[in-house]
Amino acid sequence: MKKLIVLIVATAFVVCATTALATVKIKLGVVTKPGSAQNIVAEKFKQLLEKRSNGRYMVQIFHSHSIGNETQILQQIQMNTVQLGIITGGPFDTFDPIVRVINYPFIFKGYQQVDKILDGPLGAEILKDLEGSGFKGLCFSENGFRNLTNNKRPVKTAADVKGLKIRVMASALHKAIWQALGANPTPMPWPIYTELEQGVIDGQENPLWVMKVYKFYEIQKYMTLTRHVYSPHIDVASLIWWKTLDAKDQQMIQKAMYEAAVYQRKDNRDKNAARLKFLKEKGMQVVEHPDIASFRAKVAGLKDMKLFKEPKVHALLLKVMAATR
Ligand code: EAX
Repeated sequence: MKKLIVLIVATAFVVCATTALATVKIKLGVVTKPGSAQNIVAEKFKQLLEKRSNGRYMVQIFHSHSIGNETQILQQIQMNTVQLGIITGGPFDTFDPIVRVINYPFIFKGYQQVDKILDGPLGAEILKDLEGSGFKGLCFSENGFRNLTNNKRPVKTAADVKGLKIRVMASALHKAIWQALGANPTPMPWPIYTELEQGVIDGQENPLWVMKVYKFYEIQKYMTLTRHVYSPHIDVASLIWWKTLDAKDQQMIQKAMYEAAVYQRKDNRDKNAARLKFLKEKGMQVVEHPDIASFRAKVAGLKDMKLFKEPKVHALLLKVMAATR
């Protein structure tokens, strides 16, 4: 009997110890706050992975720039001090110029094209290329189509943009776009409420959810549905960390992230009509049908700029342009 008890206690101890040892904490970084597009992906991923791994993985979400801006989160992912990130396409620009291809203005006509390209072989080429910068590209979720807001005047045509001081992401492409449009673009990391409120900048551009979640209707009078850039998130893991995982876990993580991304894209798209209504009710003056041709004309030369000179970047740009024509 005594032996049996000893055995039971010993077994219980071993089981507990193994369970405790096996709990792997992983850090996931997003720059934005709960309720944001990035957080919706992160929370869904956490829920799926923790459930499917029977609690073996524990996902800690660091949000609201608690571990830095998007560039800084990416640097931590490169070093594996953070394992995962849901990061806006823009700031990847300086790490790997190939990402510019999918941030190219007016390249996607709608969601169907977006999903076809990003979930298909061309999207896979971009994800693969990120390995050269220390990222394991898992999939794409979305910020959405970006729209202009400002505090100076209604923008109906590209000519109205002239001289506006517009905050842009840390992206050479985004800066070039607004330069081509005649604005005075100012790169600045997220968040930017104070800068808008104090008039350091006249305007900014982001998808509709941002204007609602970050209450930009309080401090920005005019909005124009320019939809000039489709802004994906790239959902990435640290390549250093990824290589330590066995194939089964890699697959489980990859699948959970993709499902979270698909869930979030739909959620984001479903909510846009209500967001627009909400923003108008809050008093924003919205130009719903600007002269898009005038915007397109001003950015037409971007593809021939140095930004797209690198052969692999240029080749992919032409492929995506052909596929979205
Ligand atoms: O979602 O910095 C930006 O403008 C990004 O869109 C940010 O992630 C907000």
